[in-house]
Amino acid sequence: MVMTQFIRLTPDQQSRQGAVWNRVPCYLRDWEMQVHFKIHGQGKKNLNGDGFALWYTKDRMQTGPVFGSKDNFLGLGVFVDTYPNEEKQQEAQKRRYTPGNQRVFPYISAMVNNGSLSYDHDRDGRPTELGGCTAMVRNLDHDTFLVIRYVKRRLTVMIDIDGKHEWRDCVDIPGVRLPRGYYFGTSSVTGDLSDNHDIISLKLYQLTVERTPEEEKWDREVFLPVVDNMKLPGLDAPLEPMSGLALFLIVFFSLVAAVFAVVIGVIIYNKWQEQSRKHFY
Ligand SMILES: [Ca+2]
Repeated sequence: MVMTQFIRLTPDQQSRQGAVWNRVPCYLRDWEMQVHFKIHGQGKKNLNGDGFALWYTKDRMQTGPVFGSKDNFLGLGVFVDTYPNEEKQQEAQKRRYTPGNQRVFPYISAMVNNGSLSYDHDRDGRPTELGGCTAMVRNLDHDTFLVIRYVKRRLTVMIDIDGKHEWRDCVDIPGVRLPRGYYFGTSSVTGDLSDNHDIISLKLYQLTVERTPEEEKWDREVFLPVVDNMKLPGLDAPLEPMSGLALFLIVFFSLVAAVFAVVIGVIIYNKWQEQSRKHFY
């Protein structure tokens, strides 16, 4: 719902979803995305959902199960998750929640995917979380902001949600390699529980950063999202076009070798026949 002052991704009603995507791919190397948002609804604490996601991904406008957008995405997802699915599930199964392991909701987390990972909604993305923080962002009278900064492959997420106009660290991960030419977007979904998920503004800034020749060498262009020192499954599997090429080369050289063998065989055979003929006469 596009209003004059904001875009409502979902209203405070069950089973709704919405998204906004950029039409133009982003080719910036270093950037910052500032998000002014508002989450509000009738639901009491932990009886609201599900939150919203910010995206920098290869595909745009593809609906799916991850906050209303497609799973097994390529790129970056930052999730503002307002409903603790895992905790509620464990409560329902009368299992005790392990202390120290608990994430207090609403919870913001970041995930980088090369297309091979699936977002585990029942566990609020815990298995694929790169980092995160608690952020009490619902039903506030003051403005709430989030910033995603990507400078020299360092991904940081900061929040300004206390009305003090101060950025607070939430996520900080070095060595995040994201390809250029992906799309920015934001999406949200409601299920049994709901909230108004409003985007008041999305502002993208290009950041000018100096790089030493050393850094320039290290900072190579990538074609799949990668996080250094972290194994994203599926990366060691040979890529499809590579295995196709390998197969072609094997078949090609086998054929060449076979033709060679036949030719040499024929020459030897002829020579041998010639010799035996000489012997005969
Ligand atoms: Ca959740």
